[in-house]
Amino acid sequence: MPVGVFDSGLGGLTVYRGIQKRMPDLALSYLGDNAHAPYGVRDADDIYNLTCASVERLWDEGCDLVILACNTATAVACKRMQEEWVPRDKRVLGVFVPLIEALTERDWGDNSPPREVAVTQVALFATPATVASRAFQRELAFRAIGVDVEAQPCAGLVDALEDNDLELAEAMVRSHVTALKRRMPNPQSAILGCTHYPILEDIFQAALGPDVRVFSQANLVAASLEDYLMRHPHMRGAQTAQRLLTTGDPVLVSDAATRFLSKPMRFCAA
Ligand code: DGN
Repeated sequence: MPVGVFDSGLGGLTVYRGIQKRMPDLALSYLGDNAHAPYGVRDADDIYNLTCASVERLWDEGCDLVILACNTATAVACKRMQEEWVPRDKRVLGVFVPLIEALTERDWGDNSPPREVAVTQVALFATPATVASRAFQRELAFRAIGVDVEAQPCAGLVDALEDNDLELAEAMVRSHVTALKRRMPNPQSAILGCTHYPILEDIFQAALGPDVRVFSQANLVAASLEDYLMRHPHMRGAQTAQRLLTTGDPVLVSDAATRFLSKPMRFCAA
């Protein structure tokens, strides 16, 4: 039984790679809904319906546990799916919790009231849909007080990365950081709230300066998954096969993914 990893496009591959590095023997199936990417500009119902369709496809692959390796889908669809749609024998997990756990240094099992944490000024970089949902702020407010979040919607950044236009992407990062710093001059931490952005982590770090701690999900989600699988071993398959699926054109997506991760990636049609 593989673990399913879903993203609207290529971004979730940073999480997939993080999981592979941490647990090389884990059976994994990745689904990119490239035919409908990017999600960041779609409305909430559209994102919900497309995410459910992709998760169902991963269930067909035998993935009882699916990670939404997409902040847009996590922000807009995850809670509603968990409350209204996911059957009891399946699990769908988003990518916020590991990040917020790391940021606030708390365990998700800790249900005590929100408390003051050391980090006070947090810069959030994400897609327009994630920023508009305010889901990060809601989760943070639930877990920590005294955290001031300033969000910067990074319109166009996912497209630049999917087109492998790194020059444009890097220029966009610098201008988004400048725009955010006008509103929050000295953030202590920065959240890369889109799974595409770990590819640009060094550029964000350089633009933000060495004193800002940058959090990205590729490693954090992998560490949380390992912990989750230790506590729920029945969700971990015996085989080690890894499979990449796309709703888009497998040849084009394989080429784009190979450039995105700078290593050979071969997708099949979903
Ligand atoms: N990687 C997705 C995320 O984390 O939000 C990008 C979503 C999109 O399709 N724009």
